[in-house]
Amino acid sequence: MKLDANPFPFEFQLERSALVIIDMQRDFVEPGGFGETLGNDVSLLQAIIPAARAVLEAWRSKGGLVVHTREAHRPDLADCPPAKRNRGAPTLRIGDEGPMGRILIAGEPGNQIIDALAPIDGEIVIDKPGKGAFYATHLQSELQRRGIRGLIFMGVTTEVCVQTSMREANDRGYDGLLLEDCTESYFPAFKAATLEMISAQGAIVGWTAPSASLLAALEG
Ligand code: C5J
Repeated sequence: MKLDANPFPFEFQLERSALVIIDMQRDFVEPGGFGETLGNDVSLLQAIIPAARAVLEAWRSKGGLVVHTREAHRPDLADCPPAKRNRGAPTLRIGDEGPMGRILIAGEPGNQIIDALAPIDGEIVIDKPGKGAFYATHLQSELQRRGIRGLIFMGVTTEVCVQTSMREANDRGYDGLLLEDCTESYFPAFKAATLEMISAQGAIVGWTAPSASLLAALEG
């Protein structure tokens, strides 16, 4: 399959590709979570949910592999270095008790993927302690085992966990495409800059495209 993308068409085989949905968890998207404790307006991120859901449903209908990630730490915080926990001046730190349970801790209500994009049986769910989906996770072995070569990314936030994951994927030899209207940042200027820098220099990190391009390719 081939879809219209920046900076040039993106080619992929459905059976050798995965839809990777980064951190669409309540901690970032709903009030009372990590995103809000850092002082952000989480409503910005909610705007992508309809487009992301349409892609997820289309991808599932074709039998494509889906990977969900969550930024999640162990309850004892052994995988959360002080360099991460003590950074900045949030109202609540990672591990503190918030309105949706402990902030960014695996298993807590706030750490669950939002209902609209919730995983179903057979989909891969990766809990990651860092920003990148490959760092300290089993994602690489899951993808290698299935012969996956292409990764289509959605999720939040564009310039933090999405971009880091795309760069990690690029270094591991995957072709990565980011769906422009299915990713969002708390900072619109950072999203715009990230989309530009991904596809610059002849797709130095990867490709970007509107979700309509992917939907058209899947229908065609
Ligand atoms: C952040 C993420 N922004 N999922 N995490 O800390 O992008």
